[in-house]
Amino acid sequence: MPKIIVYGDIHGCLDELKQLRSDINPKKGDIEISVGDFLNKGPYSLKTLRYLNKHHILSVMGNNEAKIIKLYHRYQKQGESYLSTLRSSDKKTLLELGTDDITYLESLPYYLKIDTLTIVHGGIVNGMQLSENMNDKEKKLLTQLRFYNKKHEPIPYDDFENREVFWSEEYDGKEGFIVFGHHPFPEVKIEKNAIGIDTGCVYGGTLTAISFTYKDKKVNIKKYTLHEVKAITNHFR
Ligand SMILES: [Mn+2]
Repeated sequence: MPKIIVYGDIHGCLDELKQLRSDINPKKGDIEISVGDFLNKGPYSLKTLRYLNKHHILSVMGNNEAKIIKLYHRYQKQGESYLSTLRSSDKKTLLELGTDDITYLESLPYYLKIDTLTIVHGGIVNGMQLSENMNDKEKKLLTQLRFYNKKHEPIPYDDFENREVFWSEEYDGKEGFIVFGHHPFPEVKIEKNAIGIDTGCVYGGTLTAISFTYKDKKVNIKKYTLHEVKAITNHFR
C-alpha cells in the first residue's frame, strides 16, 4: 500500500537521512515530504537540497529556508561586506547555494495538504485558514510558531518567561491533522490533532520520520508508523 512519509528537521544531516530512508525503504508511488529546515546548522546543506530533488522528496518552507532566501537577497545588494555580519553557519550555507537553488527555495509552499493531513514547519493558530494568498504575518507564523503566552498570543522564541502553552496543545484540528517540525522535542510530541516530529538530529538527538498509509487518495491519520535514527554526533556545537 502506498505511503506518505514525512521527515523531521534534517538541517543538513544527510548521513542520518540516508540511513533513515534505507530503514524505511520507500517504494515507487510513495510520497515523501520534508517538514522544512532541511538545510543550515548541520554539515551538508547543498548536498541535502540536491538529494531531496534527486529523490523527488517534497518540502514545505522552514524558517531556515526563508532566512537563507532573505540573506541571499541582502548579500546580492550589499556585497562582500555583508558576509562579515553573518553567523558562521548561515554564511557557510549561503555561500554553498547558487541562484537556481535560491529559486528552488523560493518555490517551496508554506503548507501541504493531502486529504486530512496537513504539513507545516512551525504551526498554525486556531482560526487561521490555510490558502494560497496568506499574508506575511501568517507565513511567519507557519514557519515560526511555538508558544503562546497567558493571553494566547504567539511569543518569540527567546521569551522563555512567558511561555504558557505550546500551540499544538490547543490546536482545534480545523485545518487537518498537522505534522510539524521546528521545535525540537526529546521525543515526538503527540497531540490529538497534531504531531511534532523534530527530535533535534542536528543537536545530537534523532532524525524522525512518520509514515501514513495512503489509499484511494485517503490518508489514515489514525494509523501511522514512526521511524527514527540516532544522530551520528552533535553537529551544532
Ligand atoms: Mn525551524
